[in-house]
Amino acid sequence: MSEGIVLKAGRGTYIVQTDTGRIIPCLLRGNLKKNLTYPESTNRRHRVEQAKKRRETDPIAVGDRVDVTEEEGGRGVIEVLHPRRRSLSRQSGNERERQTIVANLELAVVVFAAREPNPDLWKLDRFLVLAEDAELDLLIVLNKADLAPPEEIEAVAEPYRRIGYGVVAASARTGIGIDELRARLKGRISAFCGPSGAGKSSLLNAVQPGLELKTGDIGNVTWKGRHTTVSTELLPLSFGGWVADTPGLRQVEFWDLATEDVGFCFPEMRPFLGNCRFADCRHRTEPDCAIRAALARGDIDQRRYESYLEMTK
Ligand SMILES: Nc1nc2c(ncn2[C@@H]2O[C@H](COP(=O)(O)OP(=O)(O)OP(=O)(O)O)[C@@H](O)[C@H]2O)c(=O)[nH]1
Ligand SMILES: [Zn+2]
Repeated sequence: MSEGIVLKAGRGTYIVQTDTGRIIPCLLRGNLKKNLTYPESTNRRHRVEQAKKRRETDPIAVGDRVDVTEEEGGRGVIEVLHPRRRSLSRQSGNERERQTIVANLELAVVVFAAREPNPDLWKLDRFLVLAEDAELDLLIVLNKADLAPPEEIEAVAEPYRRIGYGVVAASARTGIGIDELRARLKGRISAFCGPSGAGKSSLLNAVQPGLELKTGDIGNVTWKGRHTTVSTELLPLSFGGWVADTPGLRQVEFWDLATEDVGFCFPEMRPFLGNCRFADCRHRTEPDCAIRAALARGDIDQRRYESYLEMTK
């Protein structure tokens, strides 16, 4: 038996990459298969039963760790599904089912251009908040570093570094920062997101030539991936690690986070939350607000605070 990771999943067939680097098409062993149901089931009664059981539409997701036995003809059978450390999931069409988009996704790489176009920091903050809400680790990449002087990039990066975020200045064109990016991607599952034109595809191609992201007009989605039906695929990196190509997650535009949760998605606010006089403080004009006190002391950046206000309007 060998251990591996699921790169692709669909209709009872899975592509597994073993830890020794072999790529094997696999089926499921019967005892795992009994949980396998298809979301497109046309039988209404069957669909209702599925919904009642609240089970997942497929027991195995892209990113899952599995044990496989290899059979003749280069095929394999998935025998064991390892417990997930995390999972990014969405409600499927039937609102009581949850479907895992990517299991064990760890890192969101948020890509913005340093120039052309100039970074829209309000938009950047929104990406960060949504990734925080999904409990992902975060890396900010300021791409097109060849177009901006280092001081300008540093001025953008500094407030984010103070919060504790990693920021890499990179250029897909000149290769600046690409080694550092590789080091951050190594050994784990990452997803790239950011506005159109920031250079996500170019960066991935610089990280590993030939690594292709699917493109497509997916429309607006959330980190939870609602409104998208495009399936995810893991692209293996030659130096170890995977990039989750989840086209629907590449451009997060849709806003779908409860106002009271937004504060927790600003890491610099977390230490002060719960210290305001009013439990339901909105950190605007209320007296004895711990967030505004932190702002006055300079512990919270004014512009980030304004982003918070904007998101909780
Ligand atoms: N000067 C410069 N241009 C870059 C760099 N990286 C990407 N570009 C250019 O920026 C444009 C957008 O790059 P893409 O890689 O297509 O951007 P993307 O983020 O994948 O865009 P979408 O596929 O629309 O989401 C292209 O014209 C690239 O040639 C860079 O480091 N420096
Ligand atoms: Zn407050």
